Amino acid sequence: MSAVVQSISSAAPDAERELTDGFNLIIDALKLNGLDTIYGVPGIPITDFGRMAQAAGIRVLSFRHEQNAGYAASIAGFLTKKPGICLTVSAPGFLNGLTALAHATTNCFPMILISGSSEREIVDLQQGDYEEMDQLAVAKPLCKAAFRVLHAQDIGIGLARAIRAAVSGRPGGVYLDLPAKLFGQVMDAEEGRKSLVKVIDAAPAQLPSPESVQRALDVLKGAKRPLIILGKGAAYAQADDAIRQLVERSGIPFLPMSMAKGLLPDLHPQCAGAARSTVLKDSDVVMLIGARLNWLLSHGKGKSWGDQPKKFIQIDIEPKEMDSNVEIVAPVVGDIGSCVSALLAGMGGAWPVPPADWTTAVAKKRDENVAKMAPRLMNNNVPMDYHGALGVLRTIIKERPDAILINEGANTLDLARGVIDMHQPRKRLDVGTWGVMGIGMGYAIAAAVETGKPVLAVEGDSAFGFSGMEVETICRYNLPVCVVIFNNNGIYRGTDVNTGGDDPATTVFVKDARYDRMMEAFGGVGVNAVSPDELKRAVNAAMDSGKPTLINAVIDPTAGSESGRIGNLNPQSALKKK
Ligand code: OXT
Ligand code: ADP
Ligand code: MG
Repeated sequence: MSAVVQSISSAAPDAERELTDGFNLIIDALKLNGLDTIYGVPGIPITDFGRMAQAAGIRVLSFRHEQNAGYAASIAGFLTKKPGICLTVSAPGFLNGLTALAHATTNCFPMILISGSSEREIVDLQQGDYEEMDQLAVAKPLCKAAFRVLHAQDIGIGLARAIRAAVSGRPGGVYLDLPAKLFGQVMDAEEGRKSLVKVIDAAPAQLPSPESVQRALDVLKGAKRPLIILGKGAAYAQADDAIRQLVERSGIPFLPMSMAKGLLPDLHPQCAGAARSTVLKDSDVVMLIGARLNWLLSHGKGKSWGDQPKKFIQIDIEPKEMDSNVEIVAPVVGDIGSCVSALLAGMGGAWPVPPADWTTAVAKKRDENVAKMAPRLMNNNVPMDYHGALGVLRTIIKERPDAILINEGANTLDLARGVIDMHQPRKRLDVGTWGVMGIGMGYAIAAAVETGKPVLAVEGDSAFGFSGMEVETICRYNLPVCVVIFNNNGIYRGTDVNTGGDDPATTVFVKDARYDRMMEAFGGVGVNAVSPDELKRAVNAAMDSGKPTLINAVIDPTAGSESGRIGNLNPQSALKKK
């Protein structure tokens, strides 16, 4: 109970009135709504708020940079379906957190960025307050909703709106602006209690229309070469059993997007992850479940989709997503749990299996690709190449299927996605829709905190650098996080040369850096691993002990390729081409 008791003899000479203030009301409102963890960085005007929240039993995790705290909050939202809370100071702290808020919105993760701010009247007249900025206006275009609370009695309703906006419909980021004076505003405690709102049914089920379900089933029934694509929206929905039933009863091959890997195991007989090009090209009906036809799916058209005419069925909670690139012949609008259940009900007892020539062709291609890759994963080369190192990590994840894998980089990301099979839902967390570097340590911290499971973060050396200082945070909270840095001396490769002078090339780093020593500096375990065998031993030891560990995995600097698997997106100089 956080309300303060005070005597205010001047206002109520005959009685003692119980009072509360902005600080306590925000804490009470968060707790009332089950929001028990805050990721942030303290400072003016929220330092005392952090202290008081911690004293009131909220877990307040203090980071070294707001962007990492924000990424932590965003992935907490994805994992829990409750908005992840990020708390920052004004102007620069707010801006540091804003990248993560925009990332949450883009990836459809529920998150609330709460920032202290300057007083509205000073901001509006540009009177030059400490860190003065019109944060609300800056945040608006980058999030789903933005609210400012000016009066203590509006804190309850303000937070309720923020929660509902973050989790209902398509989830996303919400900004909540709290001017400094609000924290100290005093009001009657009983009135304050009454002003709080416990949000009822924050993300109501959204049932699809029966016609849309029937239309989808009709299209699916007519398919000769059907495909189901599972996206991270399907993972977020936590409708795992229903989705599995739909896939298995339909007998249709499925392709998981990166963060949907493991929703059904990658080793499932219907998984077409290792036959990606084939299924995209040759399918005739594609059912998208919680996946957008954005750049990661070549917008549903062009070379990678082949010459076969396609029909798309799309299940999504956002009606505006339909027809965003190509015609959706069967839009099914609703929450994935309700939509998939309705489809299952409509399928009835007997559902025709897809033609055997299709499922056999998919399985054959998949098995060929898997067989082609297998020997590369067994190599014990020194220096390590990506496949030798990843082969070891693939086995470790197979043996520890409940561990959470965080992954970022270019080659380190793209090759790990293919090599490391996932076995359970929501265990692979990565760069997402924007391909953003810097999610690593924030995600690792939130994954450990929210799930209590061991975390393995597989990081390119460049990718790690974006959030590397948070290894101190990992040590401070003694989290079971094992970071493996694929150290190839640079971005993509460590061998680039500057043709115009003595400075290093733009993509190379200090040669043979020892990132493991960063972890040792804060009391964690550091290991330098030069062979797959050494890597295996070190990761297993870290996962067994649960001690914060950083393994510097020395990778051949010539092994990677420019931009990993998306080198085609690099513009070419017109002059060079001539
Ligand atoms: O079917 P085919 O034959 O085609 O084969 C496919 C699958 O069927 C097969 N496969 C398998 N085979 C066998 N067995 C198994 N189990 C198996 N599974 C699959 O493998 C192939 C490939 O499969 P995949 O990957 O599914 O398919 P594909 O075609 O690659 O998919 C296309 C995509 C687009 C869906 C996929 O590639 C994808 O999801 N890509 C995401 C890429 C991405 O987001 N990249 C990150 C951004 S890159 C760049 O921007 C970087 N920056 C700039 C920067 C960024 N990003 N952010 C910020 C804030 N600032 C700057 C930087 C700085 S990367 C980067 C750092 C890089 O350096 P690091 O040191 O960190 O990393 P290194 O490169 O390691 O040095
Ligand atoms: P991926 O990158 O894995 O392809 P995207 O982020 O592109 O996935 O797509 C996720 C989609 O899932 C978004 O269009 C979003 O609206 C949708 N979505 C998120 N949660 C739900 C839900 N509970 N029910 C239905 N659709 C959802
Ligand atoms: Mg690298």
